[in-house]
Amino acid sequence: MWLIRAFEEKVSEMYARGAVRGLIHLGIGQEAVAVGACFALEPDDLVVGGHRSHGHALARGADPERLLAEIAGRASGYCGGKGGSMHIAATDVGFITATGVVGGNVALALGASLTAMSRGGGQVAAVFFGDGAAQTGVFHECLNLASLWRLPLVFVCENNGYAEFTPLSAHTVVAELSAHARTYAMPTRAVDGNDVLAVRDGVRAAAALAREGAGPSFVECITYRLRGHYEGDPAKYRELAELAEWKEKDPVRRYEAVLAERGALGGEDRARIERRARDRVETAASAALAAPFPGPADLMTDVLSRPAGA
Ligand SMILES: Cc1ncc(C[n+]2csc(CCOP(=O)(O)OP(=O)(O)O)c2C)c(N)n1
Repeated sequence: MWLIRAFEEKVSEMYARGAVRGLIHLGIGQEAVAVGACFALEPDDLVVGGHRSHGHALARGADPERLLAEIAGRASGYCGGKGGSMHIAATDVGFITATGVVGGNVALALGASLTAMSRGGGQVAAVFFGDGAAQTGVFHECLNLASLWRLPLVFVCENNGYAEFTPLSAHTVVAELSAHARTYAMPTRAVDGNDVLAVRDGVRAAAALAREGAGPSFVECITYRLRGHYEGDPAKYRELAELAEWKEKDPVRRYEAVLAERGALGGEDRARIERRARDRVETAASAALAAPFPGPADLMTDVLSRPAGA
């Protein structure tokens, strides 16, 4: 969780000084969902993310340097610098893709779970998506098909209470998103998304069912993003008191407190872990920013269509 926190704070700093362009969505405050869920999955499982997925890729084990290079549009990035922040694919660690099409990523994961089922062998797919995505038509089609075909798919809903600038209460009357899964006869549970162990347990149980051939499950993780929707968003649509309340529930601090209570983490350990994460990110950033941008010769590579006559 510290690696993700340090990484995203670095991305924020790089964005502020123009070293990173485009739209950047940070998941600061949501690290426990990424880490808890990925901890419960196996290395060969197939994970799909969305527009706020730096943390998901890192939690799968993505290399911070290649990830930062991708976000900064460099040729050494995971997708040769052509994907950017919202379209990360770190296939070497089973983070098969992410997309900025809200809800569209759920359908990609459905396809991945169909592949997993046809391969046999207990592989599972998992998808991260938000409360906004849960209002799209494609999301409901995917719940239906996954349940009908008993696909090995874990729906990990990151309910952070907002879709862009719109609070949940203004975009749905269904306050409890797990209710959608019950409609489609799917096991479902809501967990404290700022408690890394609760997320791990929820996703572990869901993945176990999928591996046994019992079909998909839905895990709703109740969380909050501590930053705006995108970097630069003044976030005037929410009360400062609400933000302050959630800062108290910071998932990184909370797990540190749990470990300290068990006598497993002293003040020095805490500082060392944070420092190690920040050092690793600094090294990654220096290397990423020293790498070249893709050149004109890369324009027609990695595309499915070819110019006529080529
Ligand atoms: C199909 C589609 N419609 C609209 C958008 C614009 N958009 C980008 S993020 C977002 C909100 C997504 O909210 P949620 O799914 O809750 O995820 P969060 O941003 O909270 O992580 C929207 C509507 C989009 N990217 N794709």
